Amino acid sequence: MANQITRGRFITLEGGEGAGKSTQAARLESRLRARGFESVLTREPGGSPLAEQIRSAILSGAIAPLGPAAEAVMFFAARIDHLRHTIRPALEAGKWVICDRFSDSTRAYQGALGNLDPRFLRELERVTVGPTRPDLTIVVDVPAELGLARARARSAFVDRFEAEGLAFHEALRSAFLDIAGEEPRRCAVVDGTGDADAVSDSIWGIVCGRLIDSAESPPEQKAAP
Ligand code: T5A
Repeated sequence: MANQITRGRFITLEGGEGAGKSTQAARLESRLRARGFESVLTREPGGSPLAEQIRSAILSGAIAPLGPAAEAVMFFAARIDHLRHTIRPALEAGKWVICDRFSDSTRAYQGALGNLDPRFLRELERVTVGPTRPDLTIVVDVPAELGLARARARSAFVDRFEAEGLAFHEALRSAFLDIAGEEPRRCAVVDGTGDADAVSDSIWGIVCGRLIDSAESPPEQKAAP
């Protein structure tokens, strides 16, 4: 009888600008590998060749004049390609996928802050993401001022969203906390204000508690009964 591959797990990191998502996504992936789990580190917008092209168009600000509905459609177009070429193949091969931002970013940025009808986004999510929803979402939470200061200290380049004012970024923080409050089984909020090691330890504790301890052993090829 053919071997059966256990589906990998899908973990997303969300939060405002400069919260430390990319730093923590990379650390989480290293810890998973050290534990013997095959994993893939990816990001949104982007994560596949066509999605990276769409990323450049969105972050340049070229789509902004068309409004948040058009931006949301563009993010979902990129997501379709990312899911098709990167996320689903990895999960089906039994790998763990660590994704720096996913659909919750569209809900927060374009939905909550762009005042889009949630039914519009839910429908886009249903037809594009379908059943490939995250098993766990870590919301890295920092005050907007701290996140922006970190992002600006790292680079003088300011993208379309970083250019928004402090009130926008404070509302964004609330939007992510609201999402986590609405879906506590999927989401966990982590205080991102500590140093990177401390934040990494908090995230690892959650991943172990919610996913690894219950997985018992790394996903691997198992003989079907
Ligand atoms: N977007 C995205 C939408 O509007 N809708 C969507 O559907 C999606 C998917 C993406 C933009 O697109 C928007 C959101 C974004 O505006 P991006 O460049 O990918 O653009 O932006 P971010 O995801 O916000 O990435 P950032 O790099 O700005 O933030 P991170 O990843 O949260 O932060 P990170 O890890 O790069 O760290 C920033 C700096 O802080 C330091 C790092 O070394 C780095 O210098 N740092 C810390 N310093 C002290 N203590 C810690 N604990 C630290 N952690 C990191």
